[in-house]
Amino acid sequence: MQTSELTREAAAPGKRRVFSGIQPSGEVQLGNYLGAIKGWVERQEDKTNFFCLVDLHAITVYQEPEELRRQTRSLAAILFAAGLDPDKSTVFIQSHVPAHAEACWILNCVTPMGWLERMTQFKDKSANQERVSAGLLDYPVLMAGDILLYDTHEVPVGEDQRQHVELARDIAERFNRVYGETFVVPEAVIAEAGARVMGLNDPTAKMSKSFSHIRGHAVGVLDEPKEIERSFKRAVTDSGNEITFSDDPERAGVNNLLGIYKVITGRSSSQVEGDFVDARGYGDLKARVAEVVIEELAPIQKRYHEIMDDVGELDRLLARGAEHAASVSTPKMDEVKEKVGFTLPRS
Ligand code: ATP
Ligand code: LTN
Repeated sequence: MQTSELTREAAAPGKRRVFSGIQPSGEVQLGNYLGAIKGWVERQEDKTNFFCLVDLHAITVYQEPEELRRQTRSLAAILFAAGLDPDKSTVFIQSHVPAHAEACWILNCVTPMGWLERMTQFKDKSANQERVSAGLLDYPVLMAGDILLYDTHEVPVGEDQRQHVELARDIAERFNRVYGETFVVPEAVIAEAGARVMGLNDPTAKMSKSFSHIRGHAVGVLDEPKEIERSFKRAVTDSGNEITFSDDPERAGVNNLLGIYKVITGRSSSQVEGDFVDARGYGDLKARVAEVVIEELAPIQKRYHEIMDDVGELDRLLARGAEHAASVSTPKMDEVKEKVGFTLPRS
């Protein structure tokens, strides 16, 4: 498809525009898949979709350079293997499109520091760290730029990103007030099931890529079946034997396992509880949850390896994605520059 045609398509009236991002900052874990990627794949029809591998965000905490490069490619392969279709979704790497860093700078200048210091993710990630980069504080402004550059309506994310999307809304509204109507004010789309998958070793903390190296914490999307079984077998539960959904923090482990089963099978809460009335204790529950997870991930893993066998094609898809993303965000950036009073270079 020609770029101009793609640009028109992106601006198609009536089509909802979707933008989301994921960091190439570690091995993709089950929470990323269930809270974000699975929903992106299922909802990609009839919308204009942009999915961004946010490497600029990833380096807000140090990443070993070779590992970052490897993980970026691997993440792209996982996204395509999970079912993102390059003809329906623009998948691209953030640093390939300079408008993202540029938007961040301009939006920085309308964002009060206090808004950033209040972000819970910043407080969590900076706690107990000797040195905190300015990038970590600025992280949500870069994210706001990502979203606003594409006139995004919907931002499908896990629960942990709700506050950042709210901030993007506040920044858009403030910019529009100061410089005139420029940005669409986006909305977070957070699925009820899967929005917060908890760590298997500690069901009170969200499963996170950055803790993938901690034994028993996460299930990797690329983990072997045996490893997945082992991770679930070790999952922390309680000393009871009741297999029902519950808000009781004491029973968070069982609740998490049932939640994982629910989002994968697409069954209702009462159907899920019904599925386990005959279960012989938590051991049985863990084995059955592991089984549905293994089944869900098997075809993705198979496609992943096929894609990684031809990285040339993968790189071509990413280049095509970046070209399309730039064809939408560069004119938007020009509009922003114009609004704030910059002179545009003559072409
Ligand atoms: P990091 O540990 O590096 O912060 P992360 O595992 O939190 O990484 P991100 O790349 O920050 O992953 O997030 C990608 C998407 O996955 C986001 O939409 C985020 O909300 C979602 N997500 C991350 N962890 C979970 C989880 N445990 N449950 C549900 N969704 C999640
Ligand atoms: N901060 C997000 C990743 C991200 C993102 C975005 C998500 C960066 N830019 C734009 C949605 C829209 C996270 O998942 N940790």
